[in-house]
Amino acid sequence: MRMIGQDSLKTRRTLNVGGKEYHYFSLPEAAKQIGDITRLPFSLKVLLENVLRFEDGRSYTVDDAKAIAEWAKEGRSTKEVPFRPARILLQDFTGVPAVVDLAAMRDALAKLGGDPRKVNPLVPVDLVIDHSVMVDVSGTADALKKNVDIEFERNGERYEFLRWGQSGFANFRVVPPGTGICHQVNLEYLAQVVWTSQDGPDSYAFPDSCYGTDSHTTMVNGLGVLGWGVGGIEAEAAMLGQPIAMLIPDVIGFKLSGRLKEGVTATDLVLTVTQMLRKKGVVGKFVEFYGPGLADLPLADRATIGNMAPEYGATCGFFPVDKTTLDYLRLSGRDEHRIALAEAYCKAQGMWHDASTPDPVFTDTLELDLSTVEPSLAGPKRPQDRVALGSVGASFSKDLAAGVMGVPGDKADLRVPVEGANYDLGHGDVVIAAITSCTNTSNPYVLVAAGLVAKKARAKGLKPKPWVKTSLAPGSQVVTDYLTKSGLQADLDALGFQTVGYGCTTCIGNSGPLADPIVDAVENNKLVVASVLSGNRNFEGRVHQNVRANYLASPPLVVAYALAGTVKLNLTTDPIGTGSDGKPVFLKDIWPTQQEVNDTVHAVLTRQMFQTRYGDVFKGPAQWQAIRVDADSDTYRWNSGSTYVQNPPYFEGMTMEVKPIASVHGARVLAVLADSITTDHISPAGSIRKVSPAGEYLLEHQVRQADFNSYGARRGNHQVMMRGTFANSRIRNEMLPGIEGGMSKHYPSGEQAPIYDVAMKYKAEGVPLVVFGGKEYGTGSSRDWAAKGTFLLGVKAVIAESFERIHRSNLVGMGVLPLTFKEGEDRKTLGLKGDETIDLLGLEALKPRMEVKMVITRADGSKTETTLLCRVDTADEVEYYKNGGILHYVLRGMAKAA
Ligand code: MIC
Ligand code: SF4
Repeated sequence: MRMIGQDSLKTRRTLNVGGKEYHYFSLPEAAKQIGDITRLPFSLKVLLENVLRFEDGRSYTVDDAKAIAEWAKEGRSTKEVPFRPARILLQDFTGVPAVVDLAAMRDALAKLGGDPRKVNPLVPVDLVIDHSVMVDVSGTADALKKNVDIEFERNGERYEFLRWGQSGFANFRVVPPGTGICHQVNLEYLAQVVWTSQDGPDSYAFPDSCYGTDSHTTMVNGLGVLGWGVGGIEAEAAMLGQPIAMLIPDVIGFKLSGRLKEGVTATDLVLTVTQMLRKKGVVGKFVEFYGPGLADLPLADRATIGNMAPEYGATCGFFPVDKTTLDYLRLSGRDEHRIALAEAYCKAQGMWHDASTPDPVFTDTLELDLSTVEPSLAGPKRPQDRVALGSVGASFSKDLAAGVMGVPGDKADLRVPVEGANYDLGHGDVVIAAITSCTNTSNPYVLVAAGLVAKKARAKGLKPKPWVKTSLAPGSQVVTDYLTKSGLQADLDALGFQTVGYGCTTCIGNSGPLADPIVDAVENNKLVVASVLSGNRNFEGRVHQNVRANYLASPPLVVAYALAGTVKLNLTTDPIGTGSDGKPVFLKDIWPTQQEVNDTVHAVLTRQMFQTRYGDVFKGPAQWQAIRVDADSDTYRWNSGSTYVQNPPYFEGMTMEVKPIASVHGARVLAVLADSITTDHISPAGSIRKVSPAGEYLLEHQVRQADFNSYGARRGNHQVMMRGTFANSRIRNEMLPGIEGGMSKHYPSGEQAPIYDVAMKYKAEGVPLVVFGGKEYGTGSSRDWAAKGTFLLGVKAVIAESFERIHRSNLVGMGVLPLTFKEGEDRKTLGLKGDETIDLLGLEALKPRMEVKMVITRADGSKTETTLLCRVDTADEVEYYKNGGILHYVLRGMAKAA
């Protein structure tokens, strides 16, 4: 398949860089024909180049290019354009199910009469194994080795499967476990800013861009690489060459001015940006940063801000390419020729930013003076709930008293003894302090700051409180190199922050176990204990099931809270502990100056470190190399005995016939849910409880509880995942007031049972289901299991006040209808209790964003009629839905082409 279009506008030009010629599709040339684009946001220029390059008069047209140019007139558009990224990034939690789907598609295509080998990525795909490592062992010198050993033992079947994928698919590379977090590996190594490809004898240069099956793919926008998270199914479609249509998005300009104050970190900045943008409402929009503040903002800080786009709700948070970008490419060991190409290309295309660049036109703007940012945490359960450092204690106590953390705070000062220990435990005590997560471990400034806090605390004789589980999980091995070289790793080690693994760990809920006596004290007394982590997310039930209050903070504050041992103190005024001289020590006594941080980073971080570490990045540890690969088969030999990898049922009985869409009659309600239901609520990724449908399934299949692993690691097995859908221990179904956990009621029997059991009962009766939700339904990750699980439970539609971008498109991609209430109506105004039956009418003539009639029949037989907005947004999405989902659509297309 040719990757270049027909160039109707004749914009193909040649660029000579260091004696090598590259073709490219010139934006300035296009502008002569489609209108001025000088002040188009940089992010939209990437979309425009994509149209020029693939323009074929069918999927990509000259009108699409014109529509993007038109955008600059009003700063908005109602038109759709297609987009195909340069490459795809996967991690293992989403990557295993994606490869499972591809393997299942090979089987299905063979059955439809096609050639299974056609199911093959057409663009480069990189899968980084980072999400699986757990903090089983911490606070010891051998923690890393032990955790890696356990990781390989637990995940052998999955890793074997991925190695089959590595040898079975073209364009598919796997970065082995123990290397780092996918986004950091992308930032430090995979991303190129300007990508190149060979089409016949010709070399083409074009902007690097990527889709990732992880929501934080947005980190790479800090490097001027446009990218965002999509569900696995969408990524699979993109891999197979399917352009994804999108409305030309609104672009919100975020103006930065000034400089951060002394003592304020990039984490404080990103938590402030997140709070501001959530308040503004940027779901489905691009954010682009501009203004004089860019000049002084290190690339690491840009990456941190880009990373948290899913937390502020935007599709991405883009920074244009400038001198800082090139300096980072050089520091991180990229090839000099590529750096020269990036500069020449961006300059030729009007994609280069410097002080003389005019501000782009934006849909809307907001502004932040960096000098106003203050030290901050965010919590106790949402990343956008920023709390100033000085107010954390007071805000925790207020939330506790208000019952915000699920437990009434009538005994706020309760302290209980811990068996076998010489301390007691109370509300607000920090039991987990974790330096973790892509957001922060990609930023040497905040990691060095953490090391310096550890160094100063150590010098004063401070130690973490004994009830705190401390850990450090760098997002790449380079972190270890610079921390070791600076001597700061030794200080971190002395405080219990030994390296536990290179991966997501606590941030994804792989926090590992807490000591049994602590768990007993928490469970028996309903204690609201806390975690402080440098992570992206603190959604309910995510970090650890016994920890209800979870605060996001910078790595140096994580160290500080480990020393304090509680979130109830005011660290700006209360002493953090007592020094070995018996005197109180305050946070300001152990906090480094920005100069100290900068000097250390600049003294220790070198280009050579990156080049050495990434020199053989695909090799992996001995355990990885030892995995046996069954490479001689085009289709995967499924092992029916595996509890990790199973052939999924999506394509069972599939034929070439596309059935007409039918309306939904007599659906029952599976759940009525509140606002901000996250994908962690819908499809938890962390530990699997023994007493749960998934736990029971595993026990029945001879898996001991110790080997349950996590839901995330079991995503290659739909049997586990269906049972885990809505199984978050903190989810509350309003059909059962006062009850926490994934329960539902079957009607008309009125029986109460886990959601999976109720869904299966309805399935046996042939009754379709719906789910009701509130605002921002599906907040959080790109995990398409939140949609796959919903589909496999028999849910035909999710009806909410609003949807987050990725989950909405995942639902459509699985053939589940996302519908929104009309303005002024919601589950409460409609009085929904869960015992009603629901009809959804008029679906036969489905059109993007049409109105759908809903008839609610109540238990007493009375009826209410209203209309809903259908959030199938584009014409392509209607096609996906008609076909029963995006993968069916793509497969039928492939079989037809055979
Ligand atoms: C997350 O941060 O929530 C995750 C775990 O990285 C997810 C992906 C997943 O569920 O595998 C994400 O960000 O998309
Ligand atoms: Fe991993 Fe956390 Fe980053 Fe997600 S946000 S990729 S879980 S470190």
